[in-house]
Amino acid sequence: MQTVHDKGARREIKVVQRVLKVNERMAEENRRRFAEKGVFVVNVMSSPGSGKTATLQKTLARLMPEVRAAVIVGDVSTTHDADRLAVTGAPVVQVNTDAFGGDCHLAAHVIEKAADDLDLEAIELLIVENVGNLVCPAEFDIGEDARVVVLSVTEGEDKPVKYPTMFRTCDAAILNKIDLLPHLDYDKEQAVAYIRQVNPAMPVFEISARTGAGMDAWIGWLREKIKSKLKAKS
Ligand SMILES: Nc1nc2c(ncn2[C@@H]2O[C@H](COP(=O)(O)OP(=O)(O)OP(=O)(O)O)[C@@H](O)[C@H]2O)c(=O)[nH]1
Ligand SMILES: [Mg+2]
Repeated sequence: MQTVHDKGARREIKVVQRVLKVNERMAEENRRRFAEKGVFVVNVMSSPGSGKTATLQKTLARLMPEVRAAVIVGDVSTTHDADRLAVTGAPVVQVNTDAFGGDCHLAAHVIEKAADDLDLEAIELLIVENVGNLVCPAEFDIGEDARVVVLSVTEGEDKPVKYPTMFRTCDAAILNKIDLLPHLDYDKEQAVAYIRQVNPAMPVFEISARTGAGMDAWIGWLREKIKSKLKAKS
């Protein structure tokens, strides 16, 4: 139960609402800018360690060079993910949120600044690897065309119902690390049922970013999405 006890708490709620309103406006500006340049933007989110970077390494290896792609990657600290993703040959901009308070998400204005470091004319796909967190990134529109949540089989089946905003606002879910299933007591059908409970129409791609299993369906979905944006532009 949520009860507002004092003026301080009311003020805090108002401030949060104002931050989200400002973010919404900035996200719309980003969306206009990306549309003008014909860039499809996908926002990839998950809890820490679900395999966003590993999935994106495999995804970029499959799509490039026909699809010209770039990445913005958000972490509180380090350039580990940028280093891993740069190996694919894609231009990568690393954002460290430590520099502005250690935010647990990438906000629209951060994406706007990071995109300044990319040649948007030269790409048709911009992948954003958000900060590992199932709560905050779900609240912040960054001007993306599609939102994807990565969930791994080592996290337990119930994450979709525990963090419903993330799963409700995403267009697709990737169930990663299926190579580990033989070693776990993981009920995959239950996990998919929980996803469907929150978002009945959401496609779920079962993959292993380690072995590459199941990547075809995910890559096919992403290719279709990129194509439809390019078509809309021409
Ligand atoms: N067995 C197995 N391990 C995986 C798979 N995908 C990722 N991993 C491992 O899981 C760990 C975390 O993977 P990352 O790709 O760094 O996860 P992430 O979501 O990008 O993590 P953060 O950016 O820190 O939130 C690494 O040790 C990966 O090698 C997979 O499909 N199978
Ligand atoms: Mg990562």
